[in-house]
Amino acid sequence: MKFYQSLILFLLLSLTASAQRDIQSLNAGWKFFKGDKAGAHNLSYDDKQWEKVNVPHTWNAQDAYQTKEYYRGDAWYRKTFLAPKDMVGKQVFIRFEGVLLKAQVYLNGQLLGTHKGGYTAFNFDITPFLKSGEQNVLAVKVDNSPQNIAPLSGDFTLFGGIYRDVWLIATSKLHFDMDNFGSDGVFVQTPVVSEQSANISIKGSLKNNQSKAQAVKIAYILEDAEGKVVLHKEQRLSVNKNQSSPFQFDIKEVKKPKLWSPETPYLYTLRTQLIDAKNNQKLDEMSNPIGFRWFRFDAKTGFYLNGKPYKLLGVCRHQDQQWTGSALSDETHRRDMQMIKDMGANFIRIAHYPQDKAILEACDKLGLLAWEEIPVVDMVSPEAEFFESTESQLREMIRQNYNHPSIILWGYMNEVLLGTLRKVSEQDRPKVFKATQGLAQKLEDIVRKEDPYRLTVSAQHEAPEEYEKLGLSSVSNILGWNLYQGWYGGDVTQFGRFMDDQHARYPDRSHIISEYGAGSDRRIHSLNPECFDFSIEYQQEYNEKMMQQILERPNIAGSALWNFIDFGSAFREESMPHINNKGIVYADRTPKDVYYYYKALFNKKPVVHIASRDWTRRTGISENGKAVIQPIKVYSNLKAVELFIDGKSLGIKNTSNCTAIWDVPFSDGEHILTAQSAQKDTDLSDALRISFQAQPKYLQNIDNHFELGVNVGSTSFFTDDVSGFTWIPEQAYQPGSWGYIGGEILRNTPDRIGIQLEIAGTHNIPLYQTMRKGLQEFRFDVPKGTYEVELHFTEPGQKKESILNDIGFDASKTDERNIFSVSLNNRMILEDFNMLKTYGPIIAVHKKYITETAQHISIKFKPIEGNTLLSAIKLRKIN
Ligand code: GCB
Ligand code: CA
Repeated sequence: MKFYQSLILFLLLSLTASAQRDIQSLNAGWKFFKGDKAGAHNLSYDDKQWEKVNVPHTWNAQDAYQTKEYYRGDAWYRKTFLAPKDMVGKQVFIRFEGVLLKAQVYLNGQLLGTHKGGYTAFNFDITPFLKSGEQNVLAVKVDNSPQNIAPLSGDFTLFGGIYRDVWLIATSKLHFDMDNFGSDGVFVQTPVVSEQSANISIKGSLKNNQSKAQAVKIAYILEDAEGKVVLHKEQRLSVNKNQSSPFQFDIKEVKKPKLWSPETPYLYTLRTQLIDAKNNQKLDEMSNPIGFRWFRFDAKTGFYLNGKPYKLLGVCRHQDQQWTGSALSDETHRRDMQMIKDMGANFIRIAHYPQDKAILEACDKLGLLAWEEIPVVDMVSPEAEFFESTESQLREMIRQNYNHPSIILWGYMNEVLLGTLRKVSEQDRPKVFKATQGLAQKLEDIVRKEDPYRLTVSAQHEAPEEYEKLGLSSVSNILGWNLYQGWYGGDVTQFGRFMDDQHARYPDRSHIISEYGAGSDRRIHSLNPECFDFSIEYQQEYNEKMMQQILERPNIAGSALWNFIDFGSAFREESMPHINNKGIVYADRTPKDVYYYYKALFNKKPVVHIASRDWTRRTGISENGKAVIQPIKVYSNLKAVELFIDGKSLGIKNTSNCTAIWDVPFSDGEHILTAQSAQKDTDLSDALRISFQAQPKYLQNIDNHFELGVNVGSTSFFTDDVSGFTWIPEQAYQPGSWGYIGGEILRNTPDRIGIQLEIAGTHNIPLYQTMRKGLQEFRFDVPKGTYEVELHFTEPGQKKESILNDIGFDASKTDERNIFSVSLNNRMILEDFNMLKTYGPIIAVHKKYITETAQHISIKFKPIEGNTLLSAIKLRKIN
């Protein structure tokens, strides 16, 4: 051991015994009251009746998944805690990692301060009010009501509460500054990196809470991933009494640094130690990950990492999980990050707001390049309060997360004209436009000053002229595009043309696809997938086609699909109301098929996945007892895969775009599908059990087990996830068989099948959302017997006013009520059927009739006012 190495070792050992930061959570044992309570901040307030909760906590974990009227208002939290005696002589802070949306914090009846913004951390110095060795009472008034704090709006639920960790932190009287936008007070960057050498630049400030000046040393110790000390530097400073003083230091000689990248996320650790110069006592220490990497964007050829071309490919991630809301444990966050990494992503857009610190920690360690942003979504407010809190959210985000090597982009606006154009009156618009321009420039300037080493980005929706007109597209360094061709309208192939047009117009701009996505519902499957049917298969097709267009274009620097998870958006009324189901994993994090598509595409590790995983109860129409042919898709990055049904080979297929499709013959009963690598170097396989029900095409010979459910007005199969019963898509009537006569599929817009409204009184909402309008008859050519006939309807009701952000849905175009009559084999069963009057709109109405017939079942519909309608029909033979 060389002399200086032993010296360092000695120093390190001698320091470990000295004063450390004392950090402990304050998560357990809170009291909670939903609503305001006068005097609840007082020390002596009696909270015995309040609910006992632990933090992380949100009060919207249930209601926001059940109603758009989820509670947005005041609530109180109180916690009594014993401050350890040894905190005397220390500086003590309380740290909240996240409280949405506004927090007023009291200790022992004294107001410590107010924090605005639901996604960034904040600290208060509680030393003056703390009673060491005694019980202290912390009281926090939290408010998530709509107010002048970003986000003003957005397609996500604003879960109220103290929903991240709370910490009690005791430091020496002389410490790294805790009063700097919730940061650590130490800022580390690697301004110059190459394969030969790297510089580290450290800056920050020290806070001296003593009434005497003091001489200190700051030691900078760089350790490699194995903990070996690579460098040890020291700096001497003197700190004035009762004051904070800045420090700065540059390390210039890191030779041949091991580089950080998504493939090898090599991290060094930099320990920044504050040491009493007189007695060598360690007063404080911060340790930060160092990842040596450099990057740039090229408008024509995309992104470069460490000098090499590198396509950014990944996901956007929201932070909730159904029935838990935003109050997630760190393990939950880490699980998501691991899944994103395992999928092979190298990029994450942390949308639309800063997230738990576990997220960026995972980005550093797992190797995920990150875009982080503040929640300026849909629109801005010209009010000073909005500007101030937005600027401070931006400063907080940057200063709190500055030290993460994974971050490459800071974002500050998302679709900021979407809400402006839809919600702000024409009269107020010029003012809001001006405020938007002003704010964009202001935020851009702040980032440039705060962090010259990262780039800025903002995301626009598909209205380029509007942003262009206001000059908003050229404020940030990189332009993000949230594009939904093939979902909210148009065809998915329009995406590529749109981007080509943008590149032709603005050849010097760097573009990222900041969002693209399609919703899906595990209960909905289709052999003819179409836009907005929420089928699992449309989501597959859409993603396959989008990704190809993205990969074909080197000038698209990267993409982040929308969204990693099915997330809470309380006001949404799609197939799963209150959920935005564009996730590539379900809310419970079970992967959807597309997750495996990306995994196959992004990974070198072999993947074989039989797609339409959820579709295990299949139904099909069999002609004269013949097997029913249905396609089965396998996602794989192997060259060739072989598919088997019940051990019988269906042949080897080459994959293209990581997919291969077989026509599979299904007969009635249980089957096992096996997909097997056809390569010698791996024997990877996947299997899926499918229970198949073959329905006869012609009904003359049906037996007493016959039961046929039809999803009328839809091209999709729908499985009731409670009973397991599958409804099959409608078909036109053919003699001897069954089907509708007349009418058309109800469409919300030409591109969107069905209506997007929350139908009350049923869990089978998509069954009712799709319907046939104007039909004259539904007929089954069944033999003599006793039958149960079941009809399902809903009255779509009045045209709903378009609400902000429901870019996915406006309500039914039906302005009038619908009145019609229904007869069953010429017997009137529903006369002057007026659902609006009898039941009200948007509620599931179903009727069962028992009938005997000598030959067929014919249900006839006759309009009286508006249109005839039918959502689903079921026929069952009793005997
Ligand atoms: C967007 C928004 C995002 C929405 C998404 C959607 O463009 O930025 O917040 O959730 O579209 O699903 O409509
Ligand atoms: Ca239907």
